[in-house]
Amino acid sequence: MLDRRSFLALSAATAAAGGLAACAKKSDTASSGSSGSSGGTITLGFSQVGSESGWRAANTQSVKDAAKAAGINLKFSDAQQKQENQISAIRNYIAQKVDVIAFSPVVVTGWDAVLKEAKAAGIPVVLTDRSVETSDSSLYVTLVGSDFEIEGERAAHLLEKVLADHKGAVKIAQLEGTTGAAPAIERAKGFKKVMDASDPTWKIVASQSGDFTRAGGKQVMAAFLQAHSDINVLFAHNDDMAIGAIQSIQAAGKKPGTDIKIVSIDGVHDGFVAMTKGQINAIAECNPLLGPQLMDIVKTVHAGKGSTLERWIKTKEGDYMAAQAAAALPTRKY
Ligand code: GYE
Repeated sequence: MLDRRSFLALSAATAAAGGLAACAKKSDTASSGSSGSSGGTITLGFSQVGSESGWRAANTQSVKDAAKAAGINLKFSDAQQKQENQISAIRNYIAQKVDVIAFSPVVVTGWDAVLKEAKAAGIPVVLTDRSVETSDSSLYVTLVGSDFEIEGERAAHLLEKVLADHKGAVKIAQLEGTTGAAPAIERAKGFKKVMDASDPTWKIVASQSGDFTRAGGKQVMAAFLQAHSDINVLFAHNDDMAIGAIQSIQAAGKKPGTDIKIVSIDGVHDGFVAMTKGQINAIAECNPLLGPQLMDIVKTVHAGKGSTLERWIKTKEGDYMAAQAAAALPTRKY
């Protein structure tokens, strides 16, 4: 695996190469496959998961801004968290003969057929944010995104800090992300791994999907509180579900961050605001600003140099306790 500095150096070099290729005639970039774009501009078809969270809004903005800055012609579609919409968006991009397809797969399974269609059409595919499960590694060039299992582990370590002075049983409610999505599967796995190893008194007493949305978090947390009045910790797979859950915790007459300790993942603006109010105790950051890296990758792939890229280009992120939130808030970029 390249370290970040080497990757950045490689990106700079390949971005320059991509820039040259973009100015060259189409026949000079034959290894990138067929192309519907003209005038040397790279056309990128991007299928976004949806608009489910603050993270997603920041990610979409980053992709659009970076495409503009890189002079890449972006075709963008929002799949509203539905796999069938993503599959038809990808089929449309194939029919339009875009140069490169990128997408953030809503769930991990069920992509082989459409990815084979892209391969047969000679259109390279780049995954962003979320991974897929496939037996054929030639179906995509690379994945740019976070290590969600590590994020789950980081969230559990943050909870250890939050509970440093806590005595007695730890009854955890878990709000899971979209069922079958890589971040939901892997964050749960990483959290449980640390939990099982570190403290036998921690128990997950309720766990269900809130689909990464505020409405989902609010609704599922209300049901959790009815069934388990003794919950004293919430682990939410993203900030938006934690923010929704805070409303249900207050409606149940409890104080979020105090009666029920809350740890979540993402680090969006509203998550930081909730930390400054002491309602969320800690957040493991997940960086959505993938646009610039994605555009470098697209240029590299279009220049026929996709094989020089790592299979998984990971993002860098930090951990925050509530006490750090007020100082960090003004410099947050999303
Ligand atoms: O954490 C969540 C979003 O895939 C990392 O999706 C992403 C997750 C993010 O809806 O807020």
